[in-house]
Amino acid sequence: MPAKTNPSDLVRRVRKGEHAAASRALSIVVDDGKDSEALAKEFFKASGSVQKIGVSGPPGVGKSTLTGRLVGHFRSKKLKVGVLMVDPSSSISGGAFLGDRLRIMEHATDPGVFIRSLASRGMIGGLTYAIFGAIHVLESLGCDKILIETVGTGQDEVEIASVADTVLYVTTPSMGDEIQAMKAGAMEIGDLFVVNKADLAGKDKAIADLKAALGLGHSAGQAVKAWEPPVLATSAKDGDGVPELAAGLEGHWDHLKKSGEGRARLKRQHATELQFWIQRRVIKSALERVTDKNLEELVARKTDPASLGRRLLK
Ligand SMILES: Nc1nc2c(ncn2[C@@H]2O[C@H](COP(=O)(O)OP(=O)(O)O)[C@@H](O)[C@H]2O)c(=O)[nH]1
Ligand SMILES: [Mg+2]
Repeated sequence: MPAKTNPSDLVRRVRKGEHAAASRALSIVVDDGKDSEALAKEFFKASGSVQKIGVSGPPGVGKSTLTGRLVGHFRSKKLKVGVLMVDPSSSISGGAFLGDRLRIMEHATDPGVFIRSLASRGMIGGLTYAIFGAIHVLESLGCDKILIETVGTGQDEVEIASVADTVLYVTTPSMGDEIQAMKAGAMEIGDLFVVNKADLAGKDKAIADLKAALGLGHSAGQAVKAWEPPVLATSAKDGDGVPELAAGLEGHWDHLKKSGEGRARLKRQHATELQFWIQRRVIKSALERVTDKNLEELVARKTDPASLGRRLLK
């Protein structure tokens, strides 16, 4: 890593499409390193017009394999693709899920694909401010589509909806019976549903169950819906259904742009980003002011955490 990091030089190189510069910028933004705010400010300017696709669903349903397929599809259309994998365990400099990496490895050397994993461990609620910063870097890098794979814990499933424009929810035929019991949250955040592993038995039943569950979930008290979440089938293993899925994703993107819903979602994303920025800064700066004397005062019952906390926030 070069010792000198001139922020404006780094920004310029990212905008030129240099992956090494994007890697460096990403690390700084994610780790909140020196110049991170100056960088984030610049990257934000160029953001807001690229479709961010969240790929969510329980572990093992084939999210990574399908993400790899979608990358391949977008590349065949000459689109530049950014992939963020939210990894519960690794540190950003360390590895991704080895398996996940392997599944999209064929794209790792493609200059039209930028892949990065983000650690969610230790973050408040998994996805936090860092993911927004990372997305803005990828947008500045010139990515035309950004795929974000989450780990599939309930928390991430819901949070991806405040980060992505389009949420793809992945299930499998063997989930047929579980669909009834699927968390309401998953039903509400999905813009498209896909039954992956359609090469296995039970695809049709799974699709029917999913459609029935969606119908039930959405009919209550709602007027004509602007967007009916489609239920598609894919086999990520052999690529079946991937072009149709890509067309569905594009259809949702068109819908977002035409209906004004895209703007509403962008606003919600910015509200979340702002919330995380404030949390990070306020907590950090208040905690930095805590002295041993403060703690002694607590022990001596001269003050209490609420009063002290208020004082430190001032
Ligand atoms: N039969 C079948 N297996 C698949 C398909 N897609 C993925 N798999 C397998 O399912 C396992 C989990 O896939 P992975 O992409 O890591 O799932 P993730 O945990 O949701 O990211 C791997 O062994 C894949 O090879 C599919 O369409 N059909
Ligand atoms: Mg995965």
